[in-house]
Amino acid sequence: MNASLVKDVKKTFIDKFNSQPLMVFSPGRINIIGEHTDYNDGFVFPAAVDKGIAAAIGKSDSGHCTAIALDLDSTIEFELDKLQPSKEGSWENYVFGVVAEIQNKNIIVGDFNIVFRGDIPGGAGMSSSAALENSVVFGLNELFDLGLSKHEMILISQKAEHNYVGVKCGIMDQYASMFGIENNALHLDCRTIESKPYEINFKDHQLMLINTNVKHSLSDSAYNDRRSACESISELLGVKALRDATEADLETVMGKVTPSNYQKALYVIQENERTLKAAKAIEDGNLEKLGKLIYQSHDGLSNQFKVSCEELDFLVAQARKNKHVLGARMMGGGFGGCTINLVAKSEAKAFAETASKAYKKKFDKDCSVYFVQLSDGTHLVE
Ligand code: GAF
Repeated sequence: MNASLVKDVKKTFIDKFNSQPLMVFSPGRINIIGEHTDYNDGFVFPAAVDKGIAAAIGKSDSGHCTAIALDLDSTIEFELDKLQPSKEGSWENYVFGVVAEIQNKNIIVGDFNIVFRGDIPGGAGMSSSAALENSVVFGLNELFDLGLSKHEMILISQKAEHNYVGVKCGIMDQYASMFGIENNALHLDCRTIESKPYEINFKDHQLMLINTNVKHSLSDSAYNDRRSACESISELLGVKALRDATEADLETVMGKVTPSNYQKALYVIQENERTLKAAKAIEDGNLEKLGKLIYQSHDGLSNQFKVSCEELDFLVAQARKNKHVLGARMMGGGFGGCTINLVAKSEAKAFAETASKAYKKKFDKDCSVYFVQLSDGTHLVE
């Protein structure tokens, strides 16, 4: 966690509202494997990281609420009994959505002020949105003693995203951001919403993220389209979710779905299996096997599920050319953001330099490299 970020947010709050706030840090996440499986009731393998959102929150006696997004230099004032979604793409929808979903549970929230800033690059696929939602719900829960459990809080954050932001996301991001454990990744069953922590020994390897610094438009609508395609195939198969289907089941409906949707469902079934195999590989300390599964995950996301893009494919191809990278794939919803790479520690810097140079040459723009620490979930800070 970036201590100066927290200090900066706290100071702004005190200067502006002349009172001491509660301070919350809510992390972003990475995901080792298990992409687009969460809304199919499947398995994922995320971890909270040391980058996220710092939020200062306190009660307001001004008769309204104020929210300040420092990164965007944007301030809004609003009243709790008049909440409506703002225009698509507005940051305030994350705040409004969380408050509205708390109210929908017949829980009364008082007027509040909130100031926040993050150090997760926007569009990186590291879930700054879940971090923000969780910081708001966690802060309000503490401030007004709402008695919400962490599970209730993440479901509120998820609903905010569905109903106010308009992305029909699964539960992975909110879960990882809320329940993260230092040095651990979480093998999460998205049906039961229970996870097993894995303290992964990467030995002489490490995880490295490379941000394409692109986020292609239509990513939200493409995401929702993928989700409905999966749901319609589950319905056709007569199962609750694709998690309940096998490849043999899928073959029975081959003529009844488009070839492209067939491939998407096949991807989900196979990715779910890969995620289970990845847990086994980690238990066995078999990083080579884990790396292979990570590469296969990318191939499925790119060729079958069709959520990659030229920039992500290029960076994964760079990784494949380097024998010190055991595995690489696009991470998160897709259409831009980061690749996650499992690379030998001694070669990470050299690989980052080669890949960055090649990326610049090919696309005439820079990519960015991050090393992250696996960290604790949303919590109060000083
Ligand atoms: C986004 C969503 F928010 C997650 O729920 C998940 O579906 C992910 O894309 C893809 O695995 O981050």
